[in-house]
Amino acid sequence: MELDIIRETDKEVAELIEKELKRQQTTIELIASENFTSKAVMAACGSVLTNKYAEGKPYKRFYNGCENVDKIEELAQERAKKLFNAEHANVQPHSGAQANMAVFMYAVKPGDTVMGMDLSNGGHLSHGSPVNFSGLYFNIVSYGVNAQGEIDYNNVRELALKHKPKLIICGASNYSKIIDFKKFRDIADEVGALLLADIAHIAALVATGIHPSPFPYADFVTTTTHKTLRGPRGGIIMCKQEHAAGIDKAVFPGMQGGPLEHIIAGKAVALKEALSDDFKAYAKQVVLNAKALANSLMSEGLDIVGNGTDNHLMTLDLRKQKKTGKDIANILELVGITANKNTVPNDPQSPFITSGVRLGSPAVTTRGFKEEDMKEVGKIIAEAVKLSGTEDETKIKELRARSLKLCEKYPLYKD
Ligand code: DSN
Repeated sequence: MELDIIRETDKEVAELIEKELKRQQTTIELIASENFTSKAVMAACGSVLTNKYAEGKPYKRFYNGCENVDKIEELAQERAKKLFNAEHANVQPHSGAQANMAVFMYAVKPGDTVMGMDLSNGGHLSHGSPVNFSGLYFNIVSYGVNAQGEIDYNNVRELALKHKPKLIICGASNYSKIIDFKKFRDIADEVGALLLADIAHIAALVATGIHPSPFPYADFVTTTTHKTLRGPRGGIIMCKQEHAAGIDKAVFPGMQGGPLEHIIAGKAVALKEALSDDFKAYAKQVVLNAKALANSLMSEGLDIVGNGTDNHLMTLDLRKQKKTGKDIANILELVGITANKNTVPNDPQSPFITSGVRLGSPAVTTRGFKEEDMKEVGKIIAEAVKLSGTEDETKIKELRARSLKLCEKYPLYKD
């Protein structure tokens, strides 16, 4: 229906969207940061709200005609606060990186020392990567993980005592263990630092109590809304009331102009969905599915960083097989599985090649996959790893047929 409307105006774009829909329907999505939103979320994002300017906060805008978007944004704020038990929520950040940027703007000044997890150890670009604003304008001290793929809290404490950061960031883009937010709080208190917990990846697990909450330990909690949380692409900042006015000012006018009220409506719908019992069941299944995939891969003789997972993701360590993440992610694509190459701790390869592949369960869980399906996915991946370098077209076709069979078992966006 929507495609027909687009096609009337723009055939080229309509065709490409149609192809993308087909790609999503016919491949197994294991990118740990992706998901499939409900049609209601997509409809809200594609609504007339895209026409509205609304700089400012609900009921305190710089433009008139905001009576409806005020209520929508307020709903999103209230639902975020309820879901995460937060004192304050700003739902305007366009992305997780911009949410983090706003916290930097409020909490530190250029040149101040900030501690965050190293990108190649599982952190995020905006936690201090030298190629990101965070690394360019701040004095970054990075911590990493030990050989078991776990944060070494003693090392984090030693670094904090030595460098006295003003802000400590915890939370990651590729970390499969439970994060001990209290330990981070204790370290932050010892050195007088503020604490930012970036829960972009584990948001759904935190919202449903499967992963411990960063509240009351963190001063600021940022998240994206499109990963495990299954909403539209965007960000949210939550914080203690004492920081609310400063954070709001950092988002607007500090970082952004007009908020994307259509996306905020999508966030409101997704947050309502996330407050449901169905969502709790989904979040529980996300972890069961990730564990089932990790077990399947390990029983096929493959290595997983940290020997398993406590959340929704894991990293396949291909060093034993002498294969690269780049090659394996590419052969997985050929057999109908989408994932991304990723560094493993102390990776001898560059970030463009890598020795690992990150795998996640949120999107396939939304689709309906259960443990037995994840077992089969693990077997397909193991076969693909063996095949890599052989260019055996027949075997690749066989594996593609097996992945397609799983996709057909769980139709996506069909009705
Ligand atoms: N790019 C995201 C991810 O894949 O984890 C982080 O922003």
